[in-house]
Amino acid sequence: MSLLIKNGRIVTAVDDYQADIYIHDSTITVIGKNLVMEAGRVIDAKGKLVIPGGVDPHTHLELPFGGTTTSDTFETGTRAAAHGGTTTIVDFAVQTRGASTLEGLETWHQKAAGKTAIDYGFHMIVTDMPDHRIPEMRRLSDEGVTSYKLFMAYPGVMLSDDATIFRTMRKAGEDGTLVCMHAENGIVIDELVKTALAQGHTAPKYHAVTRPTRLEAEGTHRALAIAEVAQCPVYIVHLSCYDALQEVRAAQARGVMAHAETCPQYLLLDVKAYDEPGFEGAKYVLTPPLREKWNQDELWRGLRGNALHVISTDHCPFCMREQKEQGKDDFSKIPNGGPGIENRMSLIYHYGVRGGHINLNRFVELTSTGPAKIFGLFPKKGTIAVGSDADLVVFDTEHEETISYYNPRTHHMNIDYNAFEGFKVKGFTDTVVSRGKIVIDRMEYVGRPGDGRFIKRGPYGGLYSNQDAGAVTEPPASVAGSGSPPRAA
Ligand code: DUC
Ligand code: ZN
Ligand code: ZN
Repeated sequence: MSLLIKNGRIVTAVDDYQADIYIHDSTITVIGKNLVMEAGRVIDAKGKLVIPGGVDPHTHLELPFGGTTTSDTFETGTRAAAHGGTTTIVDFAVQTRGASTLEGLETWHQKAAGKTAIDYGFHMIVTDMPDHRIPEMRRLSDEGVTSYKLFMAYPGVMLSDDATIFRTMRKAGEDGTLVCMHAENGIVIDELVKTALAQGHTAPKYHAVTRPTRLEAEGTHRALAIAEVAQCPVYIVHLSCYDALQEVRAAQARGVMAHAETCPQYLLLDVKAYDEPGFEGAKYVLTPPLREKWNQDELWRGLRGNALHVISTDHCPFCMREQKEQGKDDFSKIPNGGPGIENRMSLIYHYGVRGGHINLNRFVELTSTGPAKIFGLFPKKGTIAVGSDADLVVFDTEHEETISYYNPRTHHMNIDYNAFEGFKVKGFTDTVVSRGKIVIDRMEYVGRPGDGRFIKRGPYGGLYSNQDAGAVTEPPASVAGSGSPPRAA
């Protein structure tokens, strides 16, 4: 199988040039000017960008959560992702509390195998990690699961106490793996929820009222402090606000191996959405909640200044009918999550690049290269280079659409609303190549369930090095977190 992409403008996190790309089977084998080569198919990308396929490291397909299950399957969700220009997802397998993490992984393999349109990996959601289970962590990383997610929210369901967090982080740091953290103080949040309900406040907007930014900042601070002492790289998921961002900046400044992501919903939607009439605000009951609008400029600033390293979607879709409706009379029963897997690349290109917040290279870095590096997928994924997987998007910067549940070109997700309804975008995925196979051909899906493969990820590969142990001959002079000496005047 061979494919030649001609005349495109190739943009990676660091490059921007005109050339042709030759693909043999699943791999990029030649990049050059005016290539003359026999190929099974030639794509003319004249006037269009050719960018690395998007890497979305935060999705939830077929996730049992909040008394129901996310509405996209591995088949429907990855197909929608492909339409939007994403060629790799990292989804979350879940450990049942008290059971083996390896059993959880097996369950998720069964859900996904043979179903996906694009490649996928798994993180492991850890719900408990007693000492006797610690050896499972090395086995998970041997299986290509090199990151974990822990929750500081949802007491009694997902919440891990600080001892569990510390134990997991210490081992992850030793193994060269990464801990992702849902950083919100769920114990205090539950008190606020009880009080709101006792006062008769049942509407969706109380989801936001009961999850103040300070409690996200507190969780972020605590996660970063524990990671600092455990000497473990940490990744704050779905960071939504300035208060939490400041904690990330402070930790990075003192040398903590800290990464953070934000998502399109926090950059483009705000707390006013909860005022939509009737029960419509339930569409935006996602966690953390939407914030006051002024936070958006701060998040863009964080993305520009490299305090934030990734834009993921946290795609966690629940239909309004029968799913969100569970919470009609009690906001705390609305399943937490919203859709977005399909629309990320267009939204961030239009509102980020066209909007003047980030440049084109940074767009690629935030949506593909950055997550590929952090999550051990680079350089197979996340760039355009000889030897990399042929995961490519031909992106038409002139194509305009209005994102809508009713627009068959912008909505393939299995959910009965679109969180970005009515958003106009100029910049749209035209053609998608996934490991050398065309899966979206001029906006038409031409792939099959099972085109995608499970990707065994390598160790943490982000900005920081705590794993080049071979190069270190002396033990560290001080214990991490023992304080910084004052700066010389
Ligand atoms: N956290 C997530 O990452 N996704 C959905 C809900 C949540 O709390
Ligand atoms: Zn979360
Ligand atoms: Zn999530």
